[in-house]
Amino acid sequence: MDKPWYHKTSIYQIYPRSFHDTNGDGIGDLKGIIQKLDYLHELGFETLWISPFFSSPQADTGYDISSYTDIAPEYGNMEDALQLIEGVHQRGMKIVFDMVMNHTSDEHPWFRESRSSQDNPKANWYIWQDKPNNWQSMTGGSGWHYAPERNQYFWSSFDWLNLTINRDEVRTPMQWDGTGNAWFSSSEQTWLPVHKNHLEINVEKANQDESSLLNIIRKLMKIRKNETVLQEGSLEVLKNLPHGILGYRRTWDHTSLTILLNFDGSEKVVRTEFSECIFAMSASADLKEKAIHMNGFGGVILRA
Ligand SMILES: [Ca+2]
Repeated sequence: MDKPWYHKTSIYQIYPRSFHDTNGDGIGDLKGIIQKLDYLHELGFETLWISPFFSSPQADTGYDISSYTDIAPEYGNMEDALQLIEGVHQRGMKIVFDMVMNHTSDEHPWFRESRSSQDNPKANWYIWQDKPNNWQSMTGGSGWHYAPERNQYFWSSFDWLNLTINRDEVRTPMQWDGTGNAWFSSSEQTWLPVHKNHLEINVEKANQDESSLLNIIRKLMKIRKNETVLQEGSLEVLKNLPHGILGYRRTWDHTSLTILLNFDGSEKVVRTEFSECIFAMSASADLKEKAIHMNGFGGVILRA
């Protein structure tokens, strides 16, 4: 069975605003992604997933889109986008744009029209009610907002993030090295502050450390590329494992690999049949005893 590419590809997601700034305005941009394409390709990923970089008032940091066919100027222009696509394809990779088309910014022309009156042609393109109910937005608080033009309330699942940005160790700028602004930007003022742990935690340091998560990912990507079973195989979740262990078996064309992951902080022992351990992280496999010893948060890939 040949699955479509998007069922079996490996994906690296990029939040453009935090990835790499090339013009010194403190905001990551499309040219920044282009500059890092060799790095991304060398990591072994096959597809890049780019979080929204379309026109937006940036109330929800780019997910509130005012035009799906324009690019927010702080990220670049159409020429940059075309260069990015070309650069990705030149390296034999694929690119996916994150199009969140089930919602728009309140500045999108469709919403402006919908909001203008109860009998305009797009009146029902959004969710409107005469009175708010108890629905909460994903970001907390009521998701209903009053619009005097219609004397009605409209629904917003992802509410305006005019909350105080504190928005956020997940989206802080990428830490490329231990210099001033982690080599993310030449600007003193980055859109979110660079985390102070960039002196210790950064790509340059992780590259030099064999046991870093970055190098573990590199190894896993190589194994994945060489083992069709990890791309095409069926998946069976294993039962009766010690508490805290997630285990599953991938099978394809007479090949079978078992993956065991310790989500617990304490050491665990799993007894199972296997012929070879092809990957171990904080774990060891005893073929004679048919036993896998896993330290806290360790993992293994075993050949049947
Ligand atoms: Ca920039």
